Amino acid sequence: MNDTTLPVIERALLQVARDQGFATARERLEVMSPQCGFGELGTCCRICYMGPCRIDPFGNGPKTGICGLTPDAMVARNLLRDTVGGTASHVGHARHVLLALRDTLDGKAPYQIKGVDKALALAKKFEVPTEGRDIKDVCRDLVNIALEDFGRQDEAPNNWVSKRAPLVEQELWKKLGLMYSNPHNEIETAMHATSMGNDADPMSMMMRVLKMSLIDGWTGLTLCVDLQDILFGVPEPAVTEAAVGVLEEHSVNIAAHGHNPVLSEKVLEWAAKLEGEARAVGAEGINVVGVCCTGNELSMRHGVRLAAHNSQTELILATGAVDAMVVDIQCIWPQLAQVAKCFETAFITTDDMVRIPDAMHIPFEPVHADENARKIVEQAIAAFRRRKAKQQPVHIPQLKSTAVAGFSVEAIIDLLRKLDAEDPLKPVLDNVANGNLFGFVGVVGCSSIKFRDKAMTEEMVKHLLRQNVLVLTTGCTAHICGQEGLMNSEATLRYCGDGLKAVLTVLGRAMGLDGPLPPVWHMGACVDNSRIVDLMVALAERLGVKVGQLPAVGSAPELVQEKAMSIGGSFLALGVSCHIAPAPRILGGPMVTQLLTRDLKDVTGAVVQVELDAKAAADWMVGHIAEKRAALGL
Ligand code: BF8
Repeated sequence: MNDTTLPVIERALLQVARDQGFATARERLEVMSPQCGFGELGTCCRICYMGPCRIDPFGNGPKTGICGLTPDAMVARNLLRDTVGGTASHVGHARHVLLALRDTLDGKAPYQIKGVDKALALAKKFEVPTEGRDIKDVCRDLVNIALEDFGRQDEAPNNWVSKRAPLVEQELWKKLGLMYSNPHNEIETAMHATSMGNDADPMSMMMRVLKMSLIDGWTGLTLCVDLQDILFGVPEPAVTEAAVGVLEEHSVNIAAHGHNPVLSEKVLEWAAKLEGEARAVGAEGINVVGVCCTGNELSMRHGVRLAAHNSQTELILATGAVDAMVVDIQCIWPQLAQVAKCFETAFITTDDMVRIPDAMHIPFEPVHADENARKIVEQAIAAFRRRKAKQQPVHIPQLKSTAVAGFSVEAIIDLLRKLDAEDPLKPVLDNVANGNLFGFVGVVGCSSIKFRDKAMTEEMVKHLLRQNVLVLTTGCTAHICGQEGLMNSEATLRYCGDGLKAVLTVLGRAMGLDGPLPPVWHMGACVDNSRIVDLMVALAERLGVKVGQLPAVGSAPELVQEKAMSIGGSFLALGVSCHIAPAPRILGGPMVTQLLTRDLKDVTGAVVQVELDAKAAADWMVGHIAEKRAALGL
C-alpha cells in the first residue's frame, strides 16, 4: 500500500500509529488481500448448512447452489439482507429517539422540547391541532402517531411515509407495491423471505430491496431526524473545525462517537457542568470533540469540532490524547478497545447492543441520562488525571481546517428568504435555469481505507465544484470534506467554477459573511440524508416536477456500511440516480446488475453507476445532470 498518496492528515495520523508500533486497518487489509472473489461478486451463500455454496460466475464449476438457487437469486438475497441490516440500524435508532421523546413528555427523561417550530410544522403536516394547545400535548399527539406506525397490524399505510413523502412518488410506490405499514413487520418478512427455502425470484427480492430502502428513508431517516429536531432543536449554520488538530494536550479530551444524540447531547451538557472538576485536576478544560455521525450531530447543533471519520477512529486513539471515547451504536470498531488499552484512554460503551471485550461499559438509559452522563464525564476526568500523572506522551498532528456546519433545510430557506421573502426557492431555481448552478450532488456515506490513498471523495468533490455543481454532504464524507478545507469561503474561491462562485458570493453576502458561502454544505449525519431529500422535494414541488427530474444525483464514493446501501436504495426509489464505489456485491448476478445499472430507469427513473476513478465519477454525474437539464428544457 502506498502511504505517500494518502491525504496529509491521514498520513500524519498513520505515522503516529506506526511510530508507536501499532498495526492499523491498512495492515490488516493488506494481510487479508486478495479478498474473496466469490464474496465480492455476491455469489457466496452461507444461509443454510448444506453450504457454504459458491458459484463461479465465469461458468467454471457449479452453476447453482446445492438447493438449486441461481446466481441472480443468490446475489439478490444477499443484497436484501444487506439492506435489512442498514434499515434495521436506522429504524432502531429512530425508535430509540421516539421512546426518549415519549419519556421526556411523560416527565421521566431529563430532556426538553427545543424544536418548538419543528413540532408545529410537523403538526401541520400530520393534521394535529395546535391552536391554544400546550406544545407538549402537540408533541404527544405526534409521538402517538409515530408509535402507531411501530405497532400496527392492519396494513394501513405507514403514517410517516404517507404524510411526509411527496404525493406523486407515493402514487408510483403504490403501483409498484412498495408502500409499507409497520417497519418491524417488513424487516421480519424480509428476513423470513431470505431464509432457506423461501423467495427464489431475483426480481421479487429486488422489489423487496426497494421497499426496505423506502422504509429506511421515511422511518429510519425522516422520522428519526424529525423527532431529534423536536428534542434537540433544528440546526443552524455555525463555524467549527475539522481534523485531529482539534484535540488539546492539556484538556480533558472526550471523543463522542456513534450516532445517537440522545447520549451525546447529555455528555456535552455534563462536560460543561463539570469544567470545575476538570480544572481542579489540572486540566485547562473539557474538550468534547466529535467522531463519525455523533460528531456530525454535535457539530450541526452546537458547532462542536470534528476530530475523525470512521477510518481514523483507531488512529486518533493512537495520539494518546483522547481521555475518553464514548460510543453508542453503529460503526464502532472492536479494535478501538484494544488501542485504548495501550493508553489511559477510557473506552466506554453505553448500549447493551454494543458490548466489546475490554471496553468499560456504562449503561446509558434516557430516563437516567443525567447520572449516566455525569459518570461518563467523571471517567474522562479520571483518565486525564492518570495520563498526566504518568506523563504519558501525546502526539497530536497540528492539522485542522475551518468548516461551516448546520445546513438544515429550515436554515437554508431562512437564508434564501433574505433574497426573496415571498418565494425563497426562486433565486435558486433562477440560477439553475441560467446555468450558474449546474446541479446538485449529495455526496454521502463512509470513508473507506480502500479509497483513502487516492483521496476519492475529496478529488471527486473538487471536480464537481469546478463544474458548478453544489455539493450537499452528510456522514463521514462530511468529515472528509471538512478536513480537506472544502467547507469554508476559501474553498469557494479556490475550487468553484465562476457560476457557482457567483451564487455563493451572493448568498454569503446575504448571510452577512465576509466571503462567499462554502461550496460543500454540511447537512449532518447519515440519518440527515433526509434533509437532502427534504430540500430536493421542496425544489421539485416548487418547480412542479418529480424529484427524479431535478438536475441532482447521489454519490456514495467510499461505501463501507450496509446503511449506505439502504440509503442509496431510498434515493433510487425517489428516482434519483446514484454513483457508488466500490461495486456493490451484485456483479455475479447478471440480471440484478442489469436491473440496477440500466433497467431500473424504466421502473423508478434512476440508475446506479459504479465508478472507482474520482474524475470519471464526477464526469458521469455531470453528464447525468446535463441530461436532466436538457429534459427540463434547460
Ligand atoms: O452512519 S458514514 S462509516 S459513521 S455508516 Fe458509519 Fe458510514 Fe461513517 Fe455514520 Ni454513516
